Amino acid sequence: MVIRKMNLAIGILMAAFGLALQANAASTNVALSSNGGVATQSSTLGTPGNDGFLQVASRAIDGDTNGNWFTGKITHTNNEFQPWWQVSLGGGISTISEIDIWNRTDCCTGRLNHYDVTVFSGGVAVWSSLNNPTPALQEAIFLPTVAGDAVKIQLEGSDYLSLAEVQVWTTSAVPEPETYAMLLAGLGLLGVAAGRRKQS
Ligand SMILES: [Ca+2]
Repeated sequence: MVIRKMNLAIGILMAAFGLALQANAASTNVALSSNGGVATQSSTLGTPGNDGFLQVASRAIDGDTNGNWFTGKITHTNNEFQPWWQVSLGGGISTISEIDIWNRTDCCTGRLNHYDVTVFSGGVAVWSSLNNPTPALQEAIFLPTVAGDAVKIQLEGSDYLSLAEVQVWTTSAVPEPETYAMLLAGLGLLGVAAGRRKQS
């Protein structure tokens, strides 16, 4: 009886753990430069040729979320009407589940305000989150199942646009083999426990 209860408990735990793993299976930041992402922006503040000052678009996909301007890890456009930043995702069309936007932190956080986030597929806008508020540090935007190959962030008004980092997370629809194994083993133990209960 004690063994049956243990089997049942372990089965439930393993099945639940398997499902939890499946929900997070193979999440990849496809915006990341090292994963093939390529960033552009409407303009770049700084002096060309002086990389220490030139605040290029690729700084938002360099893998560093530090928002301090002095670390040289954030982007910066000129002060202009509806400045934008965009990334073409590595690997082409991806199923996007979450976009994380990291703001500048040493000053001027309010510049990132009233901004639109748009997902494109083949140059056509397929999903948007409009007029977002200022993130204190990071804003996590969760999407329904959206297939796209580019993400654009644009202010609705006039200002500088600075971004510390933009992460575009995709979740594979195919669970990893070990996730399946955990789920099946858990369900198997549940079956054994149920069978024994019927016999007794
Ligand atoms: Ca960065």
